[in-house]
Amino acid sequence: MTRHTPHFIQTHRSDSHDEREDVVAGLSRMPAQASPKHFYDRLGSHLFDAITELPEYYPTRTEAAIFTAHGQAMADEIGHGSTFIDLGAGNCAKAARLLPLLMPSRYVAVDISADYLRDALRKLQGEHPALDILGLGLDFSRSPALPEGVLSAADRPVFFYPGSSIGNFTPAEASSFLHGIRAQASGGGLLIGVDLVKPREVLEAAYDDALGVTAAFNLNLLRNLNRAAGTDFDPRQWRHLAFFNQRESRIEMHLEAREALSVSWSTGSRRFERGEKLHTENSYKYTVPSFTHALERAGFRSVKHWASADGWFALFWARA
Ligand code: AVI
Repeated sequence: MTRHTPHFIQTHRSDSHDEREDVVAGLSRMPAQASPKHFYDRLGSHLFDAITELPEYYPTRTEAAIFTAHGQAMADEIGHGSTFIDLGAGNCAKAARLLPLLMPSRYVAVDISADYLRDALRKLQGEHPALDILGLGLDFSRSPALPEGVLSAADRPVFFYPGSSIGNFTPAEASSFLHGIRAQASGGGLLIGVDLVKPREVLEAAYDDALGVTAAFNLNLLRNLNRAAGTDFDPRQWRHLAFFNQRESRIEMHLEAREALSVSWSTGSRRFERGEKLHTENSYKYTVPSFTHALERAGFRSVKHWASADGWFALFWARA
């Protein structure tokens, strides 16, 4: 048996000047906006992990239950010997559960957080010594294009995008993301987790839990903006807000000013009136027909899905 060691390519280096400009541009808008990518420093990643353990946050455990019930059926559809490309792999836990069923010939794990990924891949390689593993430290949120040379004609690419992360894109961004994946997945396909529309009370509780973990996750973004852009936000002056916008079919998260205040940075400042909001995240909820349609519009075919018994979450498999 050939014993492999994980290879690693790091392409993402954030440019701190561009980052500052982006933050300031968002703060200067009416209403103010910040990119949800600023949730995820080390503390933010831990807070997100804690969210996934909350009784109110159903997506993670519902998706896991679908894998348990239907993992074998998914593997039967997908087939063995693929190149399995895990987008936003994180600690690689979701893929690790599927590897014994899918038996891919290569595993390509992609994540913006390169150090976290490197550690996870070392551990995974220990458990799968014969698997050819490649780690890619890159930010694929703007474009899902893999660096040239990662895929060859010998690969049958199967992209994996679980956790309903697609919900954090606008419909236009989701559409270009799906087109981008389809263009690279010839002969393979996409396995993707999608959160579905459900009663408002269930949705709103999932994003405004009783312990206030999601509130802390949202407020932590202010500390990250201070670090990234030199702003002087005081989280104590802000309140977490989450509600379902039915017309747009999305949960919106905002931070609302508890009092009139002003935020400064090296080249300017912005005043917020009491009750004025900073929009921090959208989490779109689909229906089975609306997401099937989105996949088909992006050029995928033979779309299949496995939904949870309560109809709250679904995994879709679409051939490219
Ligand atoms: C990462 N993403 C799919 C989560 C979601 O449900 O939209 C982020 C999140 N925001 C608040 N809670 C969880």
